[in-house]
Amino acid sequence: MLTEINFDGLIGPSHNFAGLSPGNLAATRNAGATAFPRKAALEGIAKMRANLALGLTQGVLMPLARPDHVWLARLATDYMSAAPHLQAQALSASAMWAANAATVSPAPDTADGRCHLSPANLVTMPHRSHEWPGTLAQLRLAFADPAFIVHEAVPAPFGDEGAANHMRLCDGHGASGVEIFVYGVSGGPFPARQHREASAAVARAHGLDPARTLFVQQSEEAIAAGAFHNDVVAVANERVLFAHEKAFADREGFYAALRALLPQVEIVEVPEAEVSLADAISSYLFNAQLVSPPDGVMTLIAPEEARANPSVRAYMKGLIAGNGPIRRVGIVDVRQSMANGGGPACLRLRVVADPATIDPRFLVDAEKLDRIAAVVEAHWPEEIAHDAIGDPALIARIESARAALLETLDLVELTYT
Ligand code: SUG
Repeated sequence: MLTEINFDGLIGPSHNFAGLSPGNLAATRNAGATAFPRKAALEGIAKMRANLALGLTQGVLMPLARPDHVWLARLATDYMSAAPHLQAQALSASAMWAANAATVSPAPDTADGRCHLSPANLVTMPHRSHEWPGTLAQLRLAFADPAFIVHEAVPAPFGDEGAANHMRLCDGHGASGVEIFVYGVSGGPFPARQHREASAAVARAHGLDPARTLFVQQSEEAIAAGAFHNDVVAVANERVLFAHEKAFADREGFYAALRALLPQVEIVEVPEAEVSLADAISSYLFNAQLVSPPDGVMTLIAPEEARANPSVRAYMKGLIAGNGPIRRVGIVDVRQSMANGGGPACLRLRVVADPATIDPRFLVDAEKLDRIAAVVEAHWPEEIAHDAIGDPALIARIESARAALLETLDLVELTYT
């Protein structure tokens, strides 16, 4: 049976605030702050538990090997001799944001009836540009079954940031969908990370029907205001598109094209007058998991920051009081990830597949989450002050923490990736 599975990136032991992503306002604001990796990972695990409690199927992706010695060697250096900016780029725990791991086209959408995954090259930000080989290694393990095809990343210089710029609308997860690729052209002072050429390459590789695939430009205003990925201003689930009024360059044209392909689509658009773009971005209202639990009550799983913002809170109250398709709001606390610009939706990669076809080491239940939490409690550094990232003892701790996790989950073959 095809089901939507959320694969969360387990927040790695090297989680720190290095201010590495221009255009990501939270990450820039928190540059140099002390990070709390253990707390961060436990917050992520609590989010996974909340998904399980709703009856959703949950998966997990491992943190990557950090520091990335392979990458540093290609730069003809090693961690201890590298300049501080290279150390930070090599150490980043950014793979936690699994929405950037890959783009996924479920089997009902593809020409060969297999589920296609393409790891994102993330070339725009140096600290993320070396994630894809490790991600590819995991995807090849997790999705080794012939039900899947795992591609290589799109080559540079065409920037691809994965599912964060991809939405799928359909009648039900197992039905064939309309796939929407959102790309940026310019973002004022900030880079447009998703290039149309990369999206087009992914759509071709996945064997999508061009007649059921849309390429939509993200508004320059949204990127300039801090929406460095489309999933900061829009999210889709089944036949529902939930988006800010200012998310897209040509909203009328996009909505018309979408309605033509999927007449039953329900577009829930949030007007600027109710929630400003600035509030949407600082609260991450749209960086929510919009899910269909087995009880049939479509649920928006939003971060604490959304509840804390008065206009967003008022909007969410009205949303569930009305008779629209989103019937419930759940709140999760992922503040450590949020402080680096990663909300509930950034932390997960959605895959529609039969769970029986997935390597069970990448699926979790409550008992496995207890085991993972125990490893985190025992091994993850409690804090990382920014000026500590050159400390060899900290690096040894980070590496042994990941080794303990891989050992516990029987995934030691991932040690060097
Ligand atoms: O790529 N932050 C990530 C956040 C990614 C959020 N993902 C989605 N919207 N899907 C980024 O900007 C900050 C790391 C630092 O500065 O230490 C960072 O990489």
